[in-house]
Amino acid sequence: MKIGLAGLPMSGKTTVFNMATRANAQLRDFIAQSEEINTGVIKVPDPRIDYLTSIYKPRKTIYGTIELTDIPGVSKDETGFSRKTLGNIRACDALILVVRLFPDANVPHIRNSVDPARDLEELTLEFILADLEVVEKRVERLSKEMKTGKKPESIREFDLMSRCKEILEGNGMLADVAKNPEEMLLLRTYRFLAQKPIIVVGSCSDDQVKTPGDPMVRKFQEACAARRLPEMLISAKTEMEISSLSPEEETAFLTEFGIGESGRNRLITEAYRTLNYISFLTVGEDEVRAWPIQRGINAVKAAGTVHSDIERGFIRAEIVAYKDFVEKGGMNGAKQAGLARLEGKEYIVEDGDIVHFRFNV
Ligand SMILES: Nc1nc2c(ncn2[C@@H]2O[C@H](COP(=O)(O)OP(=O)(O)OP(=O)(O)O)[C@@H](O)[C@H]2O)c(=O)[nH]1
Ligand SMILES: [Mg+2]
Repeated sequence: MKIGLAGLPMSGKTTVFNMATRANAQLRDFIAQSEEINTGVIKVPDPRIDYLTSIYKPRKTIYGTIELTDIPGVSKDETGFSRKTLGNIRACDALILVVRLFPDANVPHIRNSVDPARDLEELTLEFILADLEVVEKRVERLSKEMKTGKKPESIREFDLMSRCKEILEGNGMLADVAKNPEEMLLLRTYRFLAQKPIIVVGSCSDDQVKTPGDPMVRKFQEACAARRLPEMLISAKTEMEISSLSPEEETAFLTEFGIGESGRNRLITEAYRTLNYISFLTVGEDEVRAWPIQRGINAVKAAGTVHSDIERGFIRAEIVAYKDFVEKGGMNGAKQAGLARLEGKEYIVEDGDIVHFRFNV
């Protein structure tokens, strides 16, 4: 899954990026015109993988990963993202919008004051306007096509695009516009910005994170709620500074700061929830591995994420739930208790399924 960090210039995106990927990308001291993007990978911590590794002692252990792209908030004329930036945002499966809450006289704000509600609205309106441009062209094109002969696909698409147009014209987002899986598939081909799963990160000072009812925090949370967007507060600068420590030291610092769970872990959990992701697991002496997939994917498609040959030659999936593996003391115990199942192509894979694919090529 590819997640993009987007937001106004100097909102703290690269700070969040460094915190999440433990990287050391260049922060900014002034509003720049550079469109250079940073990419990195977040390893998804998974205690199930830790445990299975301790049992199998494999040569390799591979955790799930999230690919993170840090898209600079450069704007050509100080109003609006450049085409290139919009293109980079469009290419992501989901977005983390970074909105500034932290006060700091040394960090300039492109709108000259800190106002998370205004900034969030500016970002969402930009997405809406960019999509509206696409939708209007498409509606025009389809209505011409329909004059020359009404093909059922054009009618369906015209209907969907007209609904999108109406919602966007009313400044709405497109998260719920698709009425059925076919419309969902059709919509996906457009890569609309207003339809992407979004998490809003409020980039806060240490005090703001710790002060319930802080006015700036309240303003931010109300703005997110009004747009029905999931939000979280992260003291990104502090967390970035301690992300270069060892995991144990990092945990100790987080406790000392009264932060609790790291922003990185909270982002991962929220990303899985927003994108509706789960992980199935594979085990062996060679490799213990987590495979992130979208919830609702069947066994043969899941096989395809491992290898296209396994998808093509799929026979059956042998499945033991992780919980049963632990309760019965391992694979043999689970099998003896009759808890290993043979499932066919259409079986919907569940979170924590330990899967062995049987296939021939
Ligand atoms: N005080 C304070 N400063 C922060 C915080 N987060 C980021 N900054 C500062 O804000 C400035 C911009 O941060 P960046 O992370 O580079 O912002 P950006 O959104 O990546 O900026 P662009 O890439 O230009 O769009 C830097 O000087 C950071 O040190 C924070 O939580 N508190
Ligand atoms: Mg940056």
